Amino acid sequence: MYNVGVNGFSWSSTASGSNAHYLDFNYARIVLQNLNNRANGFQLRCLQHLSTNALFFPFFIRARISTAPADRILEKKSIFIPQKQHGRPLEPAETPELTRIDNRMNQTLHAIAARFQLSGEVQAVRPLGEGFINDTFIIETASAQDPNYILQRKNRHIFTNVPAMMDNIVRVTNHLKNKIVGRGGDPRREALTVTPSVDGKLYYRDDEGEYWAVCEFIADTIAYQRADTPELAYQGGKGIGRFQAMLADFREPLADILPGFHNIRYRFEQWDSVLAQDPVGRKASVATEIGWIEARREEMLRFWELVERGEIPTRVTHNDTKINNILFDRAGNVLCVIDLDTVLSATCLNDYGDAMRSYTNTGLEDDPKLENVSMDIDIFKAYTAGYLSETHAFLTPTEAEYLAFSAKYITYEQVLRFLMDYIDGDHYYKVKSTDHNLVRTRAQYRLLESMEAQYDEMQRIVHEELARYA
Ligand code: ADP
Ligand code: GN1
Ligand code: MG
Repeated sequence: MYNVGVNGFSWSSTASGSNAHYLDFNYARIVLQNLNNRANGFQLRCLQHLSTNALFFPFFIRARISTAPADRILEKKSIFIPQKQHGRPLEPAETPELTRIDNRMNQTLHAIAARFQLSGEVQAVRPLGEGFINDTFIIETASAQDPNYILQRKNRHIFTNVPAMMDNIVRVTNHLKNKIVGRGGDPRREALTVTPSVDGKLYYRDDEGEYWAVCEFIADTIAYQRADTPELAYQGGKGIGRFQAMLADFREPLADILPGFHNIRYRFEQWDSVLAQDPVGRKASVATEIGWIEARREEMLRFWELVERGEIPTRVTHNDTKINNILFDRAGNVLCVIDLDTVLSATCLNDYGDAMRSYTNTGLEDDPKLENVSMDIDIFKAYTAGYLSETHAFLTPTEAEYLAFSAKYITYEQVLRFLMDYIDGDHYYKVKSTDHNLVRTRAQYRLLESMEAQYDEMQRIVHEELARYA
């Protein structure tokens, strides 16, 4: 292994040093970056990037970079493997083989899969996804008649009541499925289907106290990492808007499994406490960044008071509306909103704001090159149009008035959360380097500045789109 770089990019080579090309190391897999320049196939072990923060038990990654024809790599059930897609799905011919895992880990995962009511025989369990919080695997079954499954180890340090979380998810998905059936849709493709454990629970708790949950894998779908085109952003807005609209008449109680999740007053309590403790002595080195937070504290609290006073209502919301939490079909239409761990009663502005934070960024969430980062106003406009096409009928005037502000609010909150985790010694988010949370902080702050600079235009666009329904 040569030249281990920042952000998980590494230069690799065969033993002879020829056929070098780039690999992108993620937490659970290795992805070829230069697909036109493949080596003939080799194996490697990577221990360096698997910090305890990244995965809680140590296993090594073995990657076989294959020159096999795509049809040998692709699976029987036409799995679109979600990769770092930039607006367009990878064509099957470019899809790299999924990362393999070692035998011990493999046995553990098979044993856990056996604790769930799966139909069909398990053929393989492999890592999937790039989430910062949970660890995600796909369970592949032997027969094309049986579905594949998503297996997740839920992060019990963050989700301290997994049974209540799973109960929330099932209540919400049952409601969604009824609506989907009512309008002639396919409830198993347009909503998540949770698979219970063999003893009838919605999760399995292993001997180490880790919580696992399973849902059906929705085949033939695409999870984008970026919304590069206004068309995709429009669809994403429609997807989240429809999700909220279908839940607008949901009346069952939801457990508050993440108290204060997007509540800035609560975040300031955490912030003040972390700053007072300065547990790893990083505070002095980030005085400038702390100033960014403090300069906007009052402005953010003023908005939150509207929620506290009930002037902005509480609804069923997703609370993590990044584009990779939506599955699209091959035609680019929204199929299903996934990753429902954070479903809560909260303001729907959180969902709109978080989507704007992730969709409109012209750079990466953790872009080390700040000049890449800005808010793309065309993406903002397209998402807003899609979102309002589904939500205009139920949004109150105050909610509508604060849509643009919510983009700043959630982006600001994310700056605070990344910086707070950095000062706290990186306990919350998985990190790939010691300064990863700081890099994220600076990139998100650059995005916030860009939103502030374009705020008048954002407001104008929201009003223009709303006027279509006046
Ligand atoms: P995390 O909480 O780590 O973000 P997610 O639930 O979003 O985990 O899953 C990670 C990725 O796995 C998603 O972005 C998507 O690509 C894929 N995925 C998750 N659930 C499903 C599903 N039911 N069907 C198909 N793909 C899925
Ligand atoms: C986390 O699980 P993931 O990666 O989709 C986080 C979100 C943050 C996001 C930042 C439960 O989401 O709140 O906005 O990272 N989820 C939780 O990318 O904290
Ligand atoms: Mg996710």
